[in-house]
Amino acid sequence: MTDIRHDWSVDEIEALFALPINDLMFQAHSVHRENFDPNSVQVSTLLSIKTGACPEDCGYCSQSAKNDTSLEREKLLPLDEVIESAKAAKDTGSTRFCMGAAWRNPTDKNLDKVIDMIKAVQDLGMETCVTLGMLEKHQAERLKEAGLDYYNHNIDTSPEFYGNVISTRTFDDRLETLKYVRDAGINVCSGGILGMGEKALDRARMLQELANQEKHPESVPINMLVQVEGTPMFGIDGIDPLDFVRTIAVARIMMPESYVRLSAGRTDMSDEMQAMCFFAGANSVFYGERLLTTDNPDSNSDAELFARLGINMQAVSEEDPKKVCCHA
Ligand code: SAM
Ligand code: DTB
Ligand code: SF4
Repeated sequence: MTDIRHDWSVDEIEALFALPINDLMFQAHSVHRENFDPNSVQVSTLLSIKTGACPEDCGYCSQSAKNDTSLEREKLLPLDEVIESAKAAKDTGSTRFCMGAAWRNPTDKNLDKVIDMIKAVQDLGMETCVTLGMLEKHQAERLKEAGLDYYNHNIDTSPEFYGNVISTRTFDDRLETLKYVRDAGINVCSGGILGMGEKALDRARMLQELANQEKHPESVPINMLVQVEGTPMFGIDGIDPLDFVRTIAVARIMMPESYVRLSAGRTDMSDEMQAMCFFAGANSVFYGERLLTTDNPDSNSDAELFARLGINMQAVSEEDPKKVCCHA
């Protein structure tokens, strides 16, 4: 079995990035095969339960009040709309429903409402994930009590580049929430964004921060920046697709048992680039035509792509909805 390490040095990570691509892909795919069915992906569907007017100033985000985007702000969605969306997601074959809110942090009152949503989605037999911004310790504990499966909280980039992206919170604030989530016993979903003008070293440092935590995040979303008009990052030079694939491969080698999610940005990726990402070890995607506020490939075109690649979507076990097991 692959060694699970938490002591990666930057030199070792940079050496992986510097490998000839065939050697890197071979190593990553071998690790992938040792730990997962290589032809199976986990699928999650996203819903923005509270959109826009966020007080944070994340330079990539359509939802920051500081960014002059054309986004309409919306209040917290009513429970019945959330249930309807979750049912639709389940019908298309999605096994996890991820609810995102444009908050710096939720209030306890907000949390009451989100907990009702979590319980209702669970009752449909789906896994639950929420991303609500920074949490206090007691809030993480309440979410665990409610039965939440995953909390998404991205570190986004390296600690060194963080200040170029966000000024209203620190990298350490992010780590603090991740610790509360981990200590509460909720599965951690944490990753970042590539293509924000970061250097290769920042990608290595981001992966080092994720992998050297006491426990690897169970889920590691790797997003490619979706450039949104009105954000400071609109129009910057994107990442070379092969560097994106390399980052997936290095993430797979460093975190052998984690789900690595090919996340935002798939509408700007060719089928061939996505196929390379799956070979490199990506084994999870967001499924459904919408991410939070931007487009994602629609389910039909994804189903076609998976069929062309011979990839199966994981299904939830009928006997035990908490267990994602069999392959559809
Ligand atoms: N407000 C909460 C927070 O920031 O933690 C939750 C929602 S936020 C939209 C979730 C994650 O989506 C961010 O941490 C970021 O990594 C990702 N994201 C947001 N906008 C993006 C974009 N334009 N392109 C790629 N990823 C993006
Ligand atoms: C993650 O890493 N990516 C998702 C999810 N976690 C919450 C969000 C992507 C958002 C892309 C831009 C948008 O649709 O607003
Ligand atoms: Fe707010 Fe989250 Fe967007 Fe940052 S990423 S502006 S915290 S919604």
